[in-house]
Amino acid sequence: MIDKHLIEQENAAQEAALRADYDALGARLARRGVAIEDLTARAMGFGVAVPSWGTGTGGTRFARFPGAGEPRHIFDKLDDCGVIQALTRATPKVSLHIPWDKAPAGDLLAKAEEHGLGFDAMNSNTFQDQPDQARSYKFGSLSHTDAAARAQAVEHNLDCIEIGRALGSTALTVWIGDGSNFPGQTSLSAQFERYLDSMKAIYAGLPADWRLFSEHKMYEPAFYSTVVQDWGTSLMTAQELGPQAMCLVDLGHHAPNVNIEMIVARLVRAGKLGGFHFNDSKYGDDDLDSGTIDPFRLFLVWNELVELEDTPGLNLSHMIDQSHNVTDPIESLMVSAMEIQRAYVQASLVDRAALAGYRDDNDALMAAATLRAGFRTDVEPILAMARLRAGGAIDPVSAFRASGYRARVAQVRPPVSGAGGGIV
Ligand SMILES: [Mn+2]
Repeated sequence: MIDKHLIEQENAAQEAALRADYDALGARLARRGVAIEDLTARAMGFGVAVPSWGTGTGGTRFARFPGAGEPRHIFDKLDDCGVIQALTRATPKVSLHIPWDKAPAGDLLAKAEEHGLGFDAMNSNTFQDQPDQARSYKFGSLSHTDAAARAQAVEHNLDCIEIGRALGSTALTVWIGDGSNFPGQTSLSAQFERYLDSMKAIYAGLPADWRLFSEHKMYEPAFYSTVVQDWGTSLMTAQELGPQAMCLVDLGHHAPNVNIEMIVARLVRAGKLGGFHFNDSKYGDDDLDSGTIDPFRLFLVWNELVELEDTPGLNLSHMIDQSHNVTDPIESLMVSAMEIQRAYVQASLVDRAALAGYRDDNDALMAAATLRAGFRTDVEPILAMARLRAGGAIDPVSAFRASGYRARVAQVRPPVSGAGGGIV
């Protein structure tokens, strides 16, 4: 896919400058009592899952403008994910969406192995109708008024678990678009009860080593009310289902200015934080590239996750969940993975002992300054060194462009129609 020699050749031209920058940063950090090698080891241990659907060009409800060489099916998507991992060494797993990615397990495993990839959480899809399905989800899925529609949605989720078991996945993420568009259209309480009953049926089919993630989202596609609209509802769900049920927080699924790092802290306290979906937003659930609009917010989320990382039982599943409408999806996913990794490393160099002291002394100014010292540190040499040591590219985007990969796959992948909307 990407020639190993090309990566080596690209790296050779940049390695001397990187080593000089790395040594200079190492000396600066040493004066602050931080060992750069500890941070590089953390950067190398970092991984965020890539969503299979993110490799295709996204869109809005107005339009979708396809790019050249878009993946035709899950095997093309896995090839693209392999490229992202080969160059960044930060995305070892792929998250599948069923039925979009349905294929024989043996073929999926073989393709994943070819690229050294594993499978992260499975994602069910009951927010659109498939050509062969008996009941429509127009008026809901797991919370539908019709018991047969609910049963069909439950069955689909159980199918996702079966598919995931064969692939070595150990989690199912459930997000539903159920809700209402008019006040009075649905009983807010009865609809939630129906949802809970359906989730209990899915939970009953969960293998012992699996986890069930409930993902909340404030609005869209239902614009008046959404069944799982906030973390309170998600927490109620996870607590009612049992110990294998956890909450998944998507950065974009909140009203503007909501303190998401505090939601993270509360869910960890409840023992119910299971994972995180990374993206960025300006106005709503924009699904923009991670770290492009508000990198400080991304840092503050990571600051909370790093501060609480030794919490007993904490086992988090991290995934990118964004839509690439105007960029090459491979480039956007690579840059996003690196931005998420950057915030993680910046949060990792916050002086926790000093911060605790300032908090005890109620020294708000110095506490905030201690956090900012982490955020302001340019850790790029650490990230680049982590990639170099793991066999990746010092500069993944430039190596990707030099490889000619997109033009090459465009010759075998036919152009895709841009007709219709295309939120993915
Ligand atoms: Mn999400």
